[in-house]
Amino acid sequence: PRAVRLADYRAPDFLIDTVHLDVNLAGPETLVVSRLRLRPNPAGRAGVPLVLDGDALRLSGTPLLDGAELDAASYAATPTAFTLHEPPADAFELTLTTKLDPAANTQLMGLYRSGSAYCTQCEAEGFRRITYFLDRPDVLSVYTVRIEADRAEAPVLLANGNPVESGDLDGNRHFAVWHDPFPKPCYLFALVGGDLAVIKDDFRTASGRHVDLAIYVEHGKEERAAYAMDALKRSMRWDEQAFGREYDLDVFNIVAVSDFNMGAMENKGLNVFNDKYVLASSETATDADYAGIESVIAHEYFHNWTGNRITCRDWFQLCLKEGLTVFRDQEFTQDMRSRPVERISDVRGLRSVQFPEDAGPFAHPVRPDTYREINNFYTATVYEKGAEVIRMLKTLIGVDAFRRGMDLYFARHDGEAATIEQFIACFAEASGHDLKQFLLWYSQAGTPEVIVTEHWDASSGTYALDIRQHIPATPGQTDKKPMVIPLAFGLLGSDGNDVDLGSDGRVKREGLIVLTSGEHRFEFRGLKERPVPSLNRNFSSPIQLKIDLSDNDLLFAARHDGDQFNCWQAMQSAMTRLLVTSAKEIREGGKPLGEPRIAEAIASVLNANDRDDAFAAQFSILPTETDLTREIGTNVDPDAIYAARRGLKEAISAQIQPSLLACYSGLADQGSYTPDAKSAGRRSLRGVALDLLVVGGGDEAIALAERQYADATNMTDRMSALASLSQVDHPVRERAFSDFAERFANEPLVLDKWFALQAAIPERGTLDRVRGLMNHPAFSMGNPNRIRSLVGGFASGNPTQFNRPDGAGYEFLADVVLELDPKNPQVAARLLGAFRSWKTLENGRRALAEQALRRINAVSPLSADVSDLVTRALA
Ligand code: HT7
Ligand code: ZN
Repeated sequence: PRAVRLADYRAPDFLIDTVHLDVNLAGPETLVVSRLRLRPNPAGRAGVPLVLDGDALRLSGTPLLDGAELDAASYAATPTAFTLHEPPADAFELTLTTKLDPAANTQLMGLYRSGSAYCTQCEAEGFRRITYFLDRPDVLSVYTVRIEADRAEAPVLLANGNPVESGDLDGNRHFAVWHDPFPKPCYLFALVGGDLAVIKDDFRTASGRHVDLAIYVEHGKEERAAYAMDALKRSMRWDEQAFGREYDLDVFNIVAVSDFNMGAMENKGLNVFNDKYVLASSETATDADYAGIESVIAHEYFHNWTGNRITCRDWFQLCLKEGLTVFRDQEFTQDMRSRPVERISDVRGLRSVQFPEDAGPFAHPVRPDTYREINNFYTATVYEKGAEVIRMLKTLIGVDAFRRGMDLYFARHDGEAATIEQFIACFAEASGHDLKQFLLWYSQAGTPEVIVTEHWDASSGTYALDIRQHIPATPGQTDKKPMVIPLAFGLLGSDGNDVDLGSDGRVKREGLIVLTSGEHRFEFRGLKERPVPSLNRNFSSPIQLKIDLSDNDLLFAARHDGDQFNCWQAMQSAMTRLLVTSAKEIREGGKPLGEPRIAEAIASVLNANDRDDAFAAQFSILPTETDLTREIGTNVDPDAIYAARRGLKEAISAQIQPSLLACYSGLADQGSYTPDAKSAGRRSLRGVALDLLVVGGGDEAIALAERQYADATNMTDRMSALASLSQVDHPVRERAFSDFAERFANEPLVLDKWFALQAAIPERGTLDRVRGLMNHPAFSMGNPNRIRSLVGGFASGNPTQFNRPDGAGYEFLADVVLELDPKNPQVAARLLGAFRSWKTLENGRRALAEQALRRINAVSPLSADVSDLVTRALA
């Protein structure tokens, strides 16, 4: 397909005020009758044909114009478009019927079957696979939907909005009518028909309106939806309290399906979820799964205002709803759990996916200005960096002005399809700030580097920071302008407290420096001693901070910084520096490096009387292999990185074994499981301690893990034991894997964990193991969750084996992508994310990765999704 450009945006030539859909669910003979009330758009072109979008559609019968059959010459219908050559100059009604075979829809876009249920996925461009339409987000319509189906096959019939009517029909069939009074774009359309179990609850909004809540799941799984329901009610309350946003329909329905391309979908009043983000019990779900459910439930619910009531004018504005909604779900999670720990975990996520994306061939701005396949822009940059941009905005203008800006946005644009400029204008008005330069965060790709040099003049007591910003070149963008970068900061005195900041007049607010040009100098006078700088506190900007602090400074900050995020950051920086040097020495034939002071710092956190378990766990986890890859930047050898990391873990384990053992035994399983943050923190620290002990390699530690695995009363403890064992080549590992497979043979979501853990084993035999597992009865190339666990787990979760020096990992991924592409291009394309940093590899691997990418590129036909990504990867 041709590239679509933001600069070419034109208002639609027609508007569709109302849509009446009559959907007859009948297997391969499913019929959709669509009655559209259209009118020319005063803001569009006059006298042009009406062209509706389609994708693989078959028209059935003759279309009607204002109730009368159209003659054949007046229209044209192909699988990809319906054209009415000379539409009326005033409002008119068009009726079109399409015939669908949902079971044959393996792309899982449009109307498809998941198990025995019928369901839909329309974002971004799936509605055009159901019926011909103006499939663009700036066409908003009021929908009424009538669904008819076999009563036994689909006793549950749901669509957006409120229920209007239902009843029985002849031939064991029945129907339901739904009406959604809120105008919406077609990407928010949804319907579900199936034999599903349900849990129900209700909610009273702040203004007293009553809402019926329901979560539909596979029969027998009802109890596992309880946590999702609880998270939903907490989300509804929080949005009222934190943003003043109330729910607006009489019902809110969620349906969990097992075949889903992404995490979930925010369809108005009828969210459809990947069941992974709904179903949880203590025996089948880990703490991380519970946290995932809480945040995805919240995210989709929050879209009701940021995405649905106010939607995007075009798909370039995707971050308008996604970045903002991620920001909102992150704030919710921070309020529900521990602020600093959640911030650390969000930043870890950003660094491990978005930073590499921003530094490689797939880099694009938070608001891209061109795309060939929109599905490929549901990225960490649009979502996670998009959320960071909102957070910076709040830091810059302050909490109160931020809230006023949000209120203005909701008041001014409710019911509209908006742009980033309109959104930012609300904050400029509410705060009085000029935000023109801030908009560069939406248009310039690449992670800004902020390079800091310190100067200390003891004689005058002056401490100065020279700060330079540099935004690296990214595909299609070489010359970048300086950005607005808010740096929260403090200066640590030798007693560990923040010193009084002295007298630089350009410190914007207490503890905030704002960079606006390429270079700045900040001077603080009247200090008694050189302070240790603590910059970018709480990760106030999504940047790479480069400052050459000594190990002493870093380890001091790790213990004393008043900002918990920066305590963690200082520790990460100290470990990163050591690991980068260690990897370099290993490549030159040396041995992995240890550093007693790093182990000591971990021990002191583990042994602290007032220990925060969740924080202690984060503090003790080494930087990931991806972090180190990014830090090294060029000529990367994944084996050396792995060896350096493993070597440091072994050294830590050996040095502080007694502390680890004491910590581990002090955190014994307390029996009854609750998923709250405090208990989860306890289990997470227990897992980290066990992992370090097991890496140490002694039989005793392996026995400890084996016991934890066998005695576990919840999935978190069982999985953390299995994960630790998976890293050691020991017979216990295989015994535990077989036991797990037997125990959970009938639990597909649990087996996903089993697939992913095996795929991540950092050993030469893993590729063959993965190939073998593709023939396991529980694996299916038709199910995205299975593919992501096994193939994604290997390609994105196993750096040494995916990047095998013989290129076999790359060739394997190419084979899977090519096999999957004709069936499910979206999921096939996502797997290619594993190549996001291929250009940074050392020459041998780099050549082999390129060869695999070229092999994919040579195949014809390729889907738009895969072809777009491979072309960009190779550019
Ligand atoms: N807004 C939703 C995006 C989504 C999606 C996009 C493309 C193909 C399938 C999809 N399923 C869901 C999810 C969200 O961000 O809330
Ligand atoms: Zn979203």
